[in-house]
Amino acid sequence: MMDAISSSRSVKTQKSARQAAPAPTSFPLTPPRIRSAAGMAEIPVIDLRLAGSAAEESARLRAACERLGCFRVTGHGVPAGLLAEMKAAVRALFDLPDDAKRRNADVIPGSGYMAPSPTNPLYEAFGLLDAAAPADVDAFCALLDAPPHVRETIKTYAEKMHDVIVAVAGELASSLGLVAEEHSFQDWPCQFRINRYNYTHETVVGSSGVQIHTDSGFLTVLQEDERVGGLEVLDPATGEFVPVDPVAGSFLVNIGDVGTAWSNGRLHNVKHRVRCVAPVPRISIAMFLLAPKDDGVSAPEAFVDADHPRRYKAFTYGDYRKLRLSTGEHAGEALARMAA
Ligand SMILES: O=C(O)CCC(=O)C(=O)O
Repeated sequence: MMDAISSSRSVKTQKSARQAAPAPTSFPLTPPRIRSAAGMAEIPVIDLRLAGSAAEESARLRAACERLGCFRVTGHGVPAGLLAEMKAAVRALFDLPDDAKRRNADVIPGSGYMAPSPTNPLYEAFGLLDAAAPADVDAFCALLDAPPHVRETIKTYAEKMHDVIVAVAGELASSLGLVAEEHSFQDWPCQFRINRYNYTHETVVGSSGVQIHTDSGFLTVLQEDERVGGLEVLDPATGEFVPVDPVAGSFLVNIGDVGTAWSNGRLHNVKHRVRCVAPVPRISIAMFLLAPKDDGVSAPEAFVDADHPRRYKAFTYGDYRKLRLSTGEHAGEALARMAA
């Protein structure tokens, strides 16, 4: 299991990844055309360019992850054109015949193609593990016989999104008081999940796209469907799901179960779900930063003291993922089984 998710990408420091980020980009994307009927959640917006230099922005980042477990990130430096090209590339993949899609087999349980199922009949997804490893990205494209321009797009996108996710995780760790030497996310394996919601004109608005879940890994960066919403997050303050509609030029970031365990319970693993808000197909692309390269999850000593005793025993991400699958506990409940 550990071998299967180990990254072969060459090591770059987080500092160099951040320095390599392109200058601030403007995002001429059109605003979403189809919005949720109910009021939108107030999702904090964090500018990645400021989070490393402005204490106030860093404190807002920490507060968002502790309270809600999600925020929007801007200032990420991924060109709008690449985001659009990636959407076009994955649309082409979803047009492949079923037998071709199934060549995207699991590397670890649940990491490959997911066909529509009785639980999520309107949902299908491709999976790519390790999205941080160029060789694995190549292998994914080769299995699906992706044409050269699609391969190029997916490779460039994977590299840029990896830089973003490593930078976001680094700023989050810094916001919790860790110094650079105490954290490095560069080698942590990443998974892509490329989601399509097969809504048609017959789909009833309000139908479930994806059931309530938390993400199993450390954190997720989500490129939403720029046209149509449908994602809802559970606000712990009210216990109610609130819609999160897309905002052009930003990504949504979610904290997952590993994030909660690694932070000794400080970061909130946000429950979320997707519902149909309009009977048109919807596509989103999630990049999950899963867990440390050696697969072991435990809170750094800096997060443990007499007032904050260790809340979770050390576990491996591979075992935790299997536990979620075998128990069917997909909404963070399995974490309670890891209590120290
Ligand atoms: O499609 C979305 O907006 C959310 C996708 C999601 O929750 C996931 O991939 O885990």
